[in-house]
Amino acid sequence: MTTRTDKPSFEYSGAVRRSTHRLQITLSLIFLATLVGCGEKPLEKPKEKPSLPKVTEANPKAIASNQCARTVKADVVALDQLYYYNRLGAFNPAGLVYALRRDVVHSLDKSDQDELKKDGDDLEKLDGQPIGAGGYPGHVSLRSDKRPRPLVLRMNEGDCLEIKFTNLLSPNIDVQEEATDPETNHRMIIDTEDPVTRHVSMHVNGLDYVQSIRDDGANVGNNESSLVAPGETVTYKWYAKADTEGGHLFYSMGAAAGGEGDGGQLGLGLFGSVNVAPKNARWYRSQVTAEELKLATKKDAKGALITTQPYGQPVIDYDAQYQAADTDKPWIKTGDPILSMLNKENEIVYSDLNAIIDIDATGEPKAYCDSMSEGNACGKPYREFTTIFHDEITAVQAFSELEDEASPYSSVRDGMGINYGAAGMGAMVLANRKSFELGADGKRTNNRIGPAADCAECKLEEFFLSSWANGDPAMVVERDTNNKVTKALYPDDPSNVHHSYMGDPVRFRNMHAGPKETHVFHLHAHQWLQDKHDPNSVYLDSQTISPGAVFSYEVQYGGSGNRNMTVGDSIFHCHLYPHFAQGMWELWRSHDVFEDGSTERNLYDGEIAGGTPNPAIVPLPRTPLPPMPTKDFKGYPFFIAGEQGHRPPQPPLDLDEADYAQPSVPTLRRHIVEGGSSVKISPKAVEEMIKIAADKNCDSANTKGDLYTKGRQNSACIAGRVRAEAPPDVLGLARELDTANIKVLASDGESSEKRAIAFHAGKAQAGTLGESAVPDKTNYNWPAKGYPTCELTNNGKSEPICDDASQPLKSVLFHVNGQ
Ligand SMILES: [Cu+2]
Repeated sequence: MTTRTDKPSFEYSGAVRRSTHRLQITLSLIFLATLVGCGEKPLEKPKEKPSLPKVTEANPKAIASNQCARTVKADVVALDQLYYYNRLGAFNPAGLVYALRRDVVHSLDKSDQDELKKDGDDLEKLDGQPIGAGGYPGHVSLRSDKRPRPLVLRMNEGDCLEIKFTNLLSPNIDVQEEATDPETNHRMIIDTEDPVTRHVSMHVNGLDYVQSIRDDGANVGNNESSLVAPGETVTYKWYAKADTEGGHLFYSMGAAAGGEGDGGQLGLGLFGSVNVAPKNARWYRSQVTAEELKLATKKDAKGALITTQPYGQPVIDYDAQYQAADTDKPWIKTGDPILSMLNKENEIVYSDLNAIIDIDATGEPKAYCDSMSEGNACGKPYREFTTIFHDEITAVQAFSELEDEASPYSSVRDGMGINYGAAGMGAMVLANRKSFELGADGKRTNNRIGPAADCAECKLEEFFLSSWANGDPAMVVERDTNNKVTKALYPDDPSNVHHSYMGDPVRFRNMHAGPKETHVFHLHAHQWLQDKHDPNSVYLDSQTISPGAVFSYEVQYGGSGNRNMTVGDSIFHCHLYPHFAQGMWELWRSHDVFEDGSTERNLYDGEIAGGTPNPAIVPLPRTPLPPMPTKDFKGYPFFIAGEQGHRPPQPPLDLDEADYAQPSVPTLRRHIVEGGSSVKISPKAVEEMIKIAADKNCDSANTKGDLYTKGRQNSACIAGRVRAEAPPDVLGLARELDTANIKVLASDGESSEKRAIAFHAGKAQAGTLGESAVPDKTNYNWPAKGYPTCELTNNGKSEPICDDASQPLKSVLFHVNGQ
């Protein structure tokens, strides 16, 4: 499955080869220091290249600048940036990323100090500070609160995008990194598979060049090279003509091949997207911190936050600006927008994966929308989710077992990513299994790794995909000097979860950066049309996507939660199971109450006592607001009777109650396992498995007995067959639940679940949620119920419109399923 170059890969010494999880984490911290600070070369300040030649007859593809309806600007740099794929510690030691210049800070080590002092620069003052217009190639990093993510730039149809692009990669060739194992003092060398060239570019698919062929960002044939050397700056200018709405993959053509999966620089992270929105669209941040949401909330004369009456949601000013510079956040200047992704000078200041795209009839006119099929959300503001697949990822794995390509474990390593995140099954299962290892005295050692360390019942699929057991996928955490996890990082973008409120229109921008495999994007509980412009188009929930391909999925029939108004998590993943198991999956979380990002809304976590961040979700304008959470109804996922670090229970009303009525049937009732112990499969059990598999009647439908007996027999057959056909190592991951502390749950739901069921049936008690729901129909003529609420208008410039039962035109209802 993996293609490696013939260069030796991880040249660990024997001692390091047996390295533990803890060592990997410690090493990665060393890399953080060494990668950004390899200051053997003199520090060079970036210099501007001479301006690009004007459009000439010889460049027929280039368009005249005066075609640009507007010119949007972006100041972009390329830099070396280590990034983590998930909380268990897989990381890319040779990461190369694009970032907005304003998100990049100086990262200088002591050896740089003398040199800088000679120039009159003061290291102490520079380190960690924004690079401004400068920056020393190889001595910069992302600011500490900005999660490394593929860069997403936005423009509207008709716009030109002018990118000032500076290469701030280290001029040194980091083909190999050296590090010291702090426990053994052994030196180790890791092959980063970094391409030899340090020239990079931005090459985009599907946009027109404005200036000349040098907007190509490539070095092809007889064309003049438009690659950029470390320290140099060029300007690329691209135009989005009509009907280019959607994602447009860009990547570096400095090294187009080589390394893991033959991906060149793209394989190390140098890719991103230009998302083109309809004409005249405005773009706002979709997920922010609690503090940012408060800053963007309107205030009264006394400075108190203004909320809707009587429902209590904050009234957002979408175009709010920072009123003062912030010494803790030196990249913020007075007048910078808080939510708007563009500042007054039409410069892109936020490059988030997710966005609110506010459109109106000038962007998608009524006649255009009327030509589409039933169930579309054309012309309405929408949430945009950018999901960039990338495979054959360069990753130092969290556990050495996953590195060994001869081992079956390596097929479940962190190998396939989305947006620089991966949630592979192998590390999660190994962390759990290692946590239950027994010492020489036969007792459980105190070896706790990860959030599911106490989960004796954690077996395979039903646990590796569960946020109850593992926390949200691809979360990145901070560790103290004892390697103890202290908190989840990046509260506005903590994990591979995209957030929306039920009923929000959603458009996915899904693309595959490559370099190698073809994948199948598959989304649960929601569908879209293959061609939204064709009323007779095919209804899809899966899309095959090859390297370089881009698709938009405009979710049909009500967007978030879809036709059934489903609350909670809908997984999307590559439908090829080996890729899924190697980490290529994310969650789309549809919320049923307002999320303000406060710590009271933190998600439960099996490892971090205070929980993990639940971002503030900015509501869409002109869209009914979800209710505020109450003490009795905290909203998803808090009403579920699960426990952090453990498998969640079956849903209420999911099991056949008829079975319960017969005491003779030994069926386990709805439950969770709160604790217990697990053991490795004994040699005796293995013998038994082989015997069962050898029985030719094993899989026959003739098994006698009740459901329980049949089920037991069938699973023994499957286990036996797998044992017989797979290498013996496979059993290394198998565990038997030995003892279990069971908490039986009410089949029809615990009290919090019953309240949620009542809420979604539109039967919440008056008083707990303001008012009861009223019978209504969705925009798609589907029976539903709606809770009276408000919606924010005109980007918050005027007062919210709230429900007024006496005026039919002012009926503002937050819809729930109502059944
Ligand atoms: Cu795949």
